[in-house]
Amino acid sequence: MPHTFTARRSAVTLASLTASLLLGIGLAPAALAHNALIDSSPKDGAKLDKAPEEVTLTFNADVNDGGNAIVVTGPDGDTYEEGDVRLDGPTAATDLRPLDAAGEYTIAYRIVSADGHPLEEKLTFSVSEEAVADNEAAAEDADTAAPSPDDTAGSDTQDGTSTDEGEPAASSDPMQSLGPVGAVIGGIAIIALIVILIIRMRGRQGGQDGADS
Ligand SMILES: [Cu+2]
Repeated sequence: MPHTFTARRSAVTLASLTASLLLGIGLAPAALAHNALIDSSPKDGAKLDKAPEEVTLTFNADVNDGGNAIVVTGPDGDTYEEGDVRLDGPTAATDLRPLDAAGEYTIAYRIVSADGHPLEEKLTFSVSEEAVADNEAAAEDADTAAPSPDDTAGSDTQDGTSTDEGEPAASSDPMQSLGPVGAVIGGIAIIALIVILIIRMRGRQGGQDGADS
């Protein structure tokens, strides 16, 4: 049965082709000339005592129009970007509404490289309690009508204000968003394993009439 032997060989070829294709996709960003981030404001990992009012990302090549996004998520889980992404040659920027929570913010961006490929990355920065105190007070003023301005100035009340925020929202569980993707990948892996096992068994049966020697 020479055709089972052929099927086995072509399956092996297919498997190695698939493997190298997957590897190629994984290695491609390093090998090709995608845009690279060369500067940002705020800088990655910055600890700020003054809340930024915009985010600017600077790349080594022009950013193409279409499908660009910058999402700034606060420690409270709220998003703070405001308006459209502004492009100016190699820079992409977005305005921020007033940051009103102390702690770490994530800048997640997706931009279109000069070569047309998308680029996705995340940066973080954090702001101190002082940086957001005024905005925090302003946000509270917006909720509760016109308290006295003296309330915003007290420095010893700042430590207390962060405790009544409640626990961080557990709604954005990253495992939940990865769940379906993981299930699909797992399913493909199991199917591939079964196919390989079947082909091996058939190859072994066919090999009894001399194909193994
Ligand atoms: Cu590219």
